[in-house]
Amino acid sequence: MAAEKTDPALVPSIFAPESTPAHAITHLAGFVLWITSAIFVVVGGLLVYALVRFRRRANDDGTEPAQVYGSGPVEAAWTTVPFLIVLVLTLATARIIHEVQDARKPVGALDVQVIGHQWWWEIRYPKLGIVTANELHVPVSQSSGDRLPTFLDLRSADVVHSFWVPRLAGKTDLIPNKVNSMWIEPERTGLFLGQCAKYCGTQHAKMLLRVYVDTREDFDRWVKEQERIAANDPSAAAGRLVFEQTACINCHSVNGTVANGRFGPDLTHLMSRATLGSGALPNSPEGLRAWIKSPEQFKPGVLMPAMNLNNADLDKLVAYLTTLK
Ligand code: HEC
Ligand SMILES: [Cu+2]
Repeated sequence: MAAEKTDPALVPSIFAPESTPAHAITHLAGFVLWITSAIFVVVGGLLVYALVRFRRRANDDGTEPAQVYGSGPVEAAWTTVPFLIVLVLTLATARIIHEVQDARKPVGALDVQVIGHQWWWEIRYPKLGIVTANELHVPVSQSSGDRLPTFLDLRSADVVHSFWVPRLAGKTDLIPNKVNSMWIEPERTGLFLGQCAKYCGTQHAKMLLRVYVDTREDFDRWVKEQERIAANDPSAAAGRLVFEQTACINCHSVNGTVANGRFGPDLTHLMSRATLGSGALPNSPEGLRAWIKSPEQFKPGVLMPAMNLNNADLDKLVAYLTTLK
């Protein structure tokens, strides 16, 4: 993950859009910036001119200049021009909102549900029967002909969160008891980083998002792997027993076992993810062990308790979890 901090392709920049709605938003923002910059230059220029031209001089006689009141043409101009500017900005914005919000969903578009939790993302592919967390996989789209955008349904299990992957689209809030929707249509494969963009509690800053844009083949392969039920490796049976006899199963699901909790991330294919705790630490056997021993250490206030397992049980448990590929 150290390389992620330096790779420019991974910087979550609003100025480097790589997906259809993000382009539209960047164009609009650029247009608004040009117009407002022009206003700034004109107003600032006139101000500086007036300051210099009419500054106090040594030979001032101290009398007031002639007072002017009421000029029809001047008042008409400074009413009409700002009105027209605001009208243009409003129409341009309305056009982009319409283009993004009312875009027709092409047949075959991918449907994904994202559910915000304190402080992680539940990700479901209802038509494919896949459940995962924090790391969204989507196929790349071709702008000409064979389009394949992804439409996201956004919900919240607790408080307001906001889904934001700057290079792919604008922010959309996840609000309790309401379904919001948005879509992305990435133009190239690769990893895109995002985060929760609405303060949602103490660990809001560690509610990171990873969007993997895969080639069609890689995406299909990923789907096949995710659709399988959890591995049942006999060599990890002891660890599975620890897992199933501990409260882990009340909060976590592992498809094909008794674990069917939904309070925490689905662990069926835990090892297919690069990070733990929504980007709090890299996913590795050592990371898993440290996380389960003391999740607080990585996310103070986290809603997963430390389960106080002894070292032997912890080792067995980690051995089991690492089979969940
Ligand atoms: C009270 C509910 C609860 C219990 C009990 C619980 N967890 Fe969790 N667990 C969570 C929550 C919530 C998260 C997400 C934390 C976050 O990212 O903020 C989590 C995260 C995890 C993760 C990281 C998953 C990921 O993809 O980021 C692992 C692994 C995990 N738990 C394993 C366990 C194991 C093993 C046990 C039993 C020893 C256990 N949990 C018990 C609620 C629970
Ligand atoms: Cu959040």
